[in-house]
Amino acid sequence: MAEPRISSSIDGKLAEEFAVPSHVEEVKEKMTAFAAFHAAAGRRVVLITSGGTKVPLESRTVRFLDNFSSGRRGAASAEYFMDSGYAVVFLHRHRSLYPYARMFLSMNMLDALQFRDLDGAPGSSGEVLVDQRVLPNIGRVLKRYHEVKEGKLLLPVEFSTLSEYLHLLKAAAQALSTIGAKAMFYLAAAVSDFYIPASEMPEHKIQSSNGPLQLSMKMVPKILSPLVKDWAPQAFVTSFKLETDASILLDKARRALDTYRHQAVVANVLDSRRGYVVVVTPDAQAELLLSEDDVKNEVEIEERIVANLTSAHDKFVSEQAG
Ligand code: 9Z3
Repeated sequence: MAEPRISSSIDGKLAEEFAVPSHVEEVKEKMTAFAAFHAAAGRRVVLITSGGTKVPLESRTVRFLDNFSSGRRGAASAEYFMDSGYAVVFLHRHRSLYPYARMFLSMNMLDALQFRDLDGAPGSSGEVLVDQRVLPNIGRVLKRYHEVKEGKLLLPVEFSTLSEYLHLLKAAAQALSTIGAKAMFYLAAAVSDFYIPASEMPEHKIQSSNGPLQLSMKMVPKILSPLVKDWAPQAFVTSFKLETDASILLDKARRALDTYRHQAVVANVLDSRRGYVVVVTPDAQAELLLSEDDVKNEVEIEERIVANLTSAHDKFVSEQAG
């Protein structure tokens, strides 16, 4: 009997063990139309995943396991991709950092607003002014935000749980596969390796009166495999590899490339991720490092990562065409 293909067994597992979000078909249609619209205008499209996945421990969820990710890498990268002429599908964790808005989250918005009472009448809505000393660069950022909005360059899609992430990523991959090599995947989300299948999950809140909790979790199927082989076989795919032990990082990144045969792995260590990453490709390894001057000038490493990958994508597209 023929061996079942790994990727098709992942499709089956996805359908059986991970609840399908009710809006997945509607979102897939939107993403397909978005890709077609931008490809027709000569634009490339990148699907960015961003933020951490949540894995529930109970069906009526009180408790869950979370993966660490602020969403900054994904949100900042989205801005640089749009500056480089790409349209962006931004598949992100609900309430994680969002392009442009991310720059103003460290302050209380109310401190930047001043109220002027125009007529003194009780209940008057008066006039609200923005203090640009409290919100530096707000004018420049707002202008770009509205250009992006008018150009319909950004399509936000939200997930919270691992199940939502997996099904929406599959839908996105199939939607973007319609534009072939013009699509890029930039998988920066921090995705759980472990989960509890729906069939083994207790319905109600786990009771502490039953004593210490012992969890047994299954391995999450390696979604990169069907993405690269079946769902979007012509696209340019970049995954991220996160470790806390720098000594195993590059080896793991290279192994991921060998296993999935995609185009690039961005390798980073949790503590140094803002200033140093290595972009590993089948035949090269590029170290991207911010200098002290870069940091002083508020250069972000995402600008360098995006520059590196967009030029690799250029090459990839011309090789496919030629
Ligand atoms: C990353 O490595 C991202 O760079 C970070 C960004 C999550 C570290 P922030 O959102 O951080 O700016 O706070 N993402 C991938 C993490 C991941 O789960 N990778 C898996 C692995 O390393 C599978 S691809 O095994």
